[in-house]
Amino acid sequence: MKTMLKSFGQNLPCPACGRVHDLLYAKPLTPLEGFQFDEAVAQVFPDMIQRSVPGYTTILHMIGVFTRRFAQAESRCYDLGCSLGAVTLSMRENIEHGGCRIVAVDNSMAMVERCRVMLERNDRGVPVDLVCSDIEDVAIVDASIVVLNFTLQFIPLCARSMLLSRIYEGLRPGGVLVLSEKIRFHDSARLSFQSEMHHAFKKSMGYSELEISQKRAALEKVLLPESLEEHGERLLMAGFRDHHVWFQCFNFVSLMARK
Ligand code: GEK
Repeated sequence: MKTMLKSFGQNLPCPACGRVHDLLYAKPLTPLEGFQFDEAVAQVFPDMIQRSVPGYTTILHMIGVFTRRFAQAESRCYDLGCSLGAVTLSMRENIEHGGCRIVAVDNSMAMVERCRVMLERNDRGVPVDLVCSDIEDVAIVDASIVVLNFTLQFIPLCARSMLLSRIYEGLRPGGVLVLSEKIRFHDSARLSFQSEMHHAFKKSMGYSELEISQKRAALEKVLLPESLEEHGERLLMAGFRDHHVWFQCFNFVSLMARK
């Protein structure tokens, strides 16, 4: 057990779960650079997102449930900002119709290279087009389900409406968008409660005060959260006939919008 913990702490995969422990912000960093989805982040990403986003596993599971319900025959299913392909894998497990393709897109080469390995390890028949590109440059065509799982928050604010309009246009009638985001609150009491609880969640997952504060500072100009109201208005403006919050834990939500 001692050896196992030691290896895990030295950025080697945990022999039990195969994950590399996230220690990226464990030591004081000067200067502290803006967060990037580079090789160092890609290496620890499964551990990082699991310990940072409350409900991440539940959301992945439910994306599988949505895929089973909403994926249409001969259509495309999009995973935009796919990182290491967790959403793609969940969708691929649950596509029951013939003739579907998954299009998985990320603009980080480090993520895409690792994602390719993950997908080859878990080959399940439904073809996946893995694309290294900015999602702003990817055509959305003949889609039945599009997933933005914690990706829109990294897109420049001025580009978000155009992206959602293109997603709406690319969806078939009856198609759906799953949009998961970290959100902000206009009301200061709600903001401080939800932020405090997210902080407590990260501590419960083993992050130190130093790790939490350095990561927060690194993300400050990179992850730009919006309120639920702002997301709702944009979805309506893009044309979606309705949207529902189907998941919320503290300042993390997931919405389903229908065409
Ligand atoms: C998951 N969905 O595991 N174009 C393409 N990719 C982008 C862009 C862009 N403009 N901006 C950021 N990304 C995944 C988690 S992580 C969320 C998504 C997080 C990519 C970026 O490279 C990263 O892989 C992903 O979006 C965001 O369910 O780390 O909080």
